[in-house]
Amino acid sequence: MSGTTPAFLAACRREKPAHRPVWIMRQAGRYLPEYRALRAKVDFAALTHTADLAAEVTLQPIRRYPLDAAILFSDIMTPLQGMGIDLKFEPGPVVASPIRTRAQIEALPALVPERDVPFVLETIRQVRSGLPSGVPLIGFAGAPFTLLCYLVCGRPSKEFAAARGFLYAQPEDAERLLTVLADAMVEYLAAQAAAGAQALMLFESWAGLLAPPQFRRFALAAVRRAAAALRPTGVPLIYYVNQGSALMEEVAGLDVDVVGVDWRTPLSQVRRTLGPGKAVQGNLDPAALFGTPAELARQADAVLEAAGSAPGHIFNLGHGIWPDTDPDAVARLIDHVHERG
Ligand code: 1CP
Repeated sequence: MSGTTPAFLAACRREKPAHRPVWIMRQAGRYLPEYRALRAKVDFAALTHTADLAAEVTLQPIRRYPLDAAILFSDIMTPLQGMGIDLKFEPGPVVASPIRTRAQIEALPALVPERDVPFVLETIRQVRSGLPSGVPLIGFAGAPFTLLCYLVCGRPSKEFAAARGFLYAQPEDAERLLTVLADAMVEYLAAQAAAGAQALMLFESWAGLLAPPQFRRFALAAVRRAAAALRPTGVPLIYYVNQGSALMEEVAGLDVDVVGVDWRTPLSQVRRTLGPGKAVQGNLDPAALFGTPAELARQADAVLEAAGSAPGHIFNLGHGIWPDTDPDAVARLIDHVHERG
């Protein structure tokens, strides 16, 4: 079957793909001149709330490069806007009234995707009809703890001190908020799969703030709840854990198909810890795209070497591509991975 299964989906399922699949976190975005041209005319909120435009942006990198997957163009905060949370992108999310009390948590409504974020589902339907059959579409959501970081602090931060403090000061409230967010993201992701998303990814961008006990009690418990509820969709589940070197033993027990990792840990070590039952995704340092062509090729080879030859590796960056990256370097990287992988 692997001859007909798209390489990305085969790798998610740890089958032998026809070639090493590659996609790039934040592949639709500010490093692309065609994205900047559109953004000069339309603000980010309008881009994410207008299906025609979000579908166009999702497809931009697919037209330019031989990528093995597309990812829905949206933001992790978009479904929270759909739940009535007042926020702006400046460019990172800024929440008008940060969530700190039990009353605020209990007042959060359930998410009904068809009612609250219909434009996301319409974007998915449009993208699917525009994508070649060998290029699956990834749907995504923020992992509950990462969403909590923005909701409690109210804005981007390096340390998210208020969010981390909340876990110690109001642990039961934190657990309740994480449960509410997990259930909302389950509704959101299940609706994305029903609309045509062929894999579902949870972004745990701020996992690295937590020591293993707090990661286990708060972040991982919420992801476990979400992953169990999403199993019936039948699509592969991907959990991206940023700065998760110290957390991989905890993640090993989670029932997901793919674990995405940042560049700080070699994939050989990650695969030893996770065992043969999980595929891995990553993990080139996005800064390697600023190296000479020869250096970029060497660094990509090092990732391929560390990933090894067992099935179940999806080549990607270890975190999102930077806006000042040269689009030609991305083209060279993708070609190199396809030739060598
Ligand atoms: O001005 C602009 O154009 C807005 C910049 C921007 C973009 C292009 C934001 C605001 N979000 C996005 C798109 C986006 N966000 C995508 C789709 C693009 C793609 O992958 O091809 C995705 C998957 C996200 C997810 C996202 N948003 C994450 C998780 C991934 C990660 O990078 O860790 C996070 C943490 C956010 C929050 C967010 N939204 C926007 C910004 C600038 C940020 C980061 C803020 C911070 O540093 O805390």
